[in-house]
Amino acid sequence: MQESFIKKKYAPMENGTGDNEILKLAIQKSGRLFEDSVKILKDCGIEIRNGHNRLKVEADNFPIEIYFLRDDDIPQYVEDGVADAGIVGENVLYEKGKEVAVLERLAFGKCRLSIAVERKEEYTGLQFLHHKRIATSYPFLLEQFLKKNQLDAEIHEISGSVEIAPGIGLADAVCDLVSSGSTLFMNGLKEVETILHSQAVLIKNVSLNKSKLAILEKLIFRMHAVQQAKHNKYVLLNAPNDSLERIISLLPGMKSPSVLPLAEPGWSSVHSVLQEDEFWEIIEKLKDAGAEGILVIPIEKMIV
Ligand code: PRT
Ligand code: ZN
Repeated sequence: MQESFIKKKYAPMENGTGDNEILKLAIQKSGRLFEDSVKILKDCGIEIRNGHNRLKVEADNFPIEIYFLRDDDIPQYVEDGVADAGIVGENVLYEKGKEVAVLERLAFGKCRLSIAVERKEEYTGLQFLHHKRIATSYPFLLEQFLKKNQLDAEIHEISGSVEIAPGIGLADAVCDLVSSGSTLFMNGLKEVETILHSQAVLIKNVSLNKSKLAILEKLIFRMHAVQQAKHNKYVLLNAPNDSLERIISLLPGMKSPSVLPLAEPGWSSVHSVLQEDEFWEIIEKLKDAGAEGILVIPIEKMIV
């Protein structure tokens, strides 16, 4: 029983390399990236039991072991090879400056690293920051920004609650992560410069063996299918046959749209795939061209 269970888990075909290799993937233990990191794995068909109180957990149906870590530690662990790959925000990755390879941008955990000053200040441009004190948890990225702009400012490194620094007289400005902007607003600050646009990325150790790379490729293949699906919609519509030519010319589809006759003579059903960003514009044109009964359906996975 135990043996067949193990065989099923690590069946040679699982990683396509015929061995029992397993990929160690580090994700945030808890915090803003945790849920989306687990979700993307789940969407890829990888089942992991919730590991809130555990350091690591193996997937039931994919040769992967998930390590739950603080996000700040992930670049180091991946560089050292303690983990083979990881999911972490670009802000942390570039601040830490570790030698790892970025494989994919994952489109969640989006935020920006920005400089903010007190709302009452009249911000006249970058020169405002010259010889000022700036509080931040991102001293490396801030220093690079200041150097690039030939600004001489004093960096005050603090580990949390950066936004209160101007209010208590510790600094003239802050350099911190912003998403909605409400934290800055509530602390009487305004965003004046953006240093970095950040999102979660998949990173890997730079010298993985072939077997681990094969598993990683499988994972990325699945991630692409999930992401493609998110950006596309499946569209079904009915159209009179004399409008078909015009309607087909409006629909890009994966190859070309499928056209099926309806029971009602002179009418057809057209099926196609539309990208999210061009969706509304095309739907309007389809209606103008005579399309009726338009159905739009989310796609779960899409392999192109
Ligand atoms: O315990 P651990 O070290 O793992 O977690 P953490 O507390 O260091 O990080 P966590 O969970 O807060 O954030 C993890 C990652 O989420 C960050 O490294 C970013 O990549 C990403 N992320 C996305 C954000 C935000 N958005 C964000 N808004 N991280 C932090 N914030 C904070 C910001 O620091 C500020 O205090 O939210 C506040 C601003 O938010 P708004 O919406 O008011 O602008
Ligand atoms: Zn952290």
